[in-house]
Amino acid sequence: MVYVDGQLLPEKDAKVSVFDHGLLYGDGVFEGIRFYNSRVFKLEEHIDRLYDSAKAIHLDIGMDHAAVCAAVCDTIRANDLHDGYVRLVVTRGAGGLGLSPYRCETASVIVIASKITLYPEENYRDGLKLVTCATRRPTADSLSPAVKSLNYLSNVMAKIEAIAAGAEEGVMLNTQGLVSECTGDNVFVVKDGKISTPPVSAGILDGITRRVVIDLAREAGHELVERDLSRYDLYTADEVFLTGTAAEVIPVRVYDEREIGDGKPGPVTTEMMTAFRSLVESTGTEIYS
Ligand code: PXG
Repeated sequence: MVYVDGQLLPEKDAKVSVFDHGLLYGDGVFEGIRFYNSRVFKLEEHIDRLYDSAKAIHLDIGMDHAAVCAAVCDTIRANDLHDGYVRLVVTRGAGGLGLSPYRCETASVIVIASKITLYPEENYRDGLKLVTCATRRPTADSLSPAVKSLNYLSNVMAKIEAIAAGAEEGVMLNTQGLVSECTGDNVFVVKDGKISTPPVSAGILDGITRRVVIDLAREAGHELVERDLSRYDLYTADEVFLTGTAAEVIPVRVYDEREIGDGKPGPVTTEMMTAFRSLVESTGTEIYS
């Protein structure tokens, strides 16, 4: 069952107009949210970010915060799921042809709840292969990378490059040539026991998994700094790992053909994977209470 504008519909009946500006112009915002053990992980944070993204593109969601949270939980319940992934999409809605968003009367709110296909288990055990992509992360002077918008084409272009290179993920640089993030994940490095990750000002999505891992690392007594990272910092790191709602915390084995550390997931990465797993299993908004 899929939630579309206040109704829960069977998948085959869940449709949007061909005049929806989400389709015509990529005009809209979204969130990817996970639920574990019948609890939605960081639901409030995701909904807050959705509202911030919508505000930034001058989009009125037309529902309040609590109603969107309820729509997410209702959709999961309607599918009788306990572990999985939610795609929450808000489009500008149907309007005439022409860019103006003012041609669209009301936003469309869509919630899809489903099982998720993660990276295969061996990637969590052995790590991912990463490459640098030629496609740069768009900068805040066009559309802020903090906006989780329906415009993912540069990320898709980078993902095509990564796959063509036989890698699982691609590193996108910002226009200064510094590491921003991967196509759907944030990046962390560990060097001499110290953890670093690019700051939001490097032009990244302010990832919710990133924030959680920053807190977990500091709580565990690790030194963690947000600082500019170059490819050199990744090549010479003892450990590199990625964070994201879909990928969770996942180690990197090789980057641009350079083996990271000894080529095996390191102790800090393993510790963060374990800490993250225990947090997701034990916290979150109850779906069936
Ligand atoms: N950077 C980008 C560009 C993202 O799209 C993240 C970082 C991680 O953020 P969170 O808040 O999830 O920790 C994302 C989000 C997918 C998929 O299907 C992944 C994302 C978004 C959309 C689809 O793999 N990651």
